[in-house]
Amino acid sequence: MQYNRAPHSHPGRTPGLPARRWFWIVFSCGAPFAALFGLAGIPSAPVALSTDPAHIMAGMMTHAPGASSAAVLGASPTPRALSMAQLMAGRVPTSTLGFDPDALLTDFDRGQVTRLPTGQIRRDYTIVERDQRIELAPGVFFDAWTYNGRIPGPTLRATEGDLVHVTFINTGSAPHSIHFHGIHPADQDGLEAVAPGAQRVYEFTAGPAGLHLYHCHIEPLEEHIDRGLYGVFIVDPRVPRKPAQELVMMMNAFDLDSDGENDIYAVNSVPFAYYHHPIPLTVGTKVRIYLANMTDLDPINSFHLHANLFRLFRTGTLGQPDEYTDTVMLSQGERSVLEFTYTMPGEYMFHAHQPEFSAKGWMGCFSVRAAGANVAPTGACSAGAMGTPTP
Ligand SMILES: [Cu+2]
Repeated sequence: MQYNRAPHSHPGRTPGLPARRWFWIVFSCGAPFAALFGLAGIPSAPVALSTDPAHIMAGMMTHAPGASSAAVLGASPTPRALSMAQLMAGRVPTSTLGFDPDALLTDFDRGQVTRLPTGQIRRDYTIVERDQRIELAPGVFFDAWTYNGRIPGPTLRATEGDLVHVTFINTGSAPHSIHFHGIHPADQDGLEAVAPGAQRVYEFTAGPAGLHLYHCHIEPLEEHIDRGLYGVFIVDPRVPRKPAQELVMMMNAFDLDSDGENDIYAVNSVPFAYYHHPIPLTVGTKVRIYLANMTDLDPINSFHLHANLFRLFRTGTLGQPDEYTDTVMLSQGERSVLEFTYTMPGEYMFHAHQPEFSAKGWMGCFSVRAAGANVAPTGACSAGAMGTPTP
């Protein structure tokens, strides 16, 4: 199926979907969640998002003006009718997708490093904007704009006080820019458009230490962000943080038909990416997640960790944790550093605490193994991580 984005129009938000309530009942009652997920890839699976007639009707009734009449008539499913089974049918091969969601977790771009005569470290980065169609789930396409061929863009990393030198090349069809969060001069703030085929340099001293962002800042801003032009910018403190297994998670979403309602939710863009490939952790090893939210169209997104709590450092700018909790919600542009350690092996789920978001792709699990254990990859999250089915 192919969804071509129409010019943005944002009709009023639709009423709550019956599917949300259905999912929540299953989810919160500890009913056979495993059975629900275990049906991935089976087209006839009785998943809630596409089989509830009232839900499909709601999708038809609220479909955006100008959208494909074929979709409304049912010749192909509307994005609103994308089923959980479709989104969970498997991961698109990296060679087709163009990037590897597993690699995005730990792929830090520290730039090309040189030392200036003053002793300051200079880091040179290159970011290329491209227009490209990406297949987020098998058969589900999205006309994206990307930085360096991936969503989110490369995770730029520097140390406080380094000279950051970014060459931005716009190979796309529309004007774009890069606006960095953090402290820098006004003329490096990324509000000026870089025309198609043009390029420019952004240069500033990295700071303050913390978890920052960058994104395109050209109007209409929501389209430039919705299409994928954003990334994580980590500024490490001069005194390094303590060693940990570090992971980057960008909470994001995709409105496939421009009707003002997100159709897919994820971390690092691919629905159920870390359901299909649980993230391996080790008992006793500290984990540090750089968590950011660039979800548009919904006022908040959230992260919930199962069977554990984390220390929360808002924006990662201060040395002391702000909270000790198991759930955090972030509005668009907000980010936090999360630190935790598992003390027992097993599979532990993590997901948005909004059931609709989980059902549309934003969930996964950690596979926690004993130190030194030689355990083969388990494939998709096991039933045990999803809750024990009740008789
Ligand atoms: Cu842009």
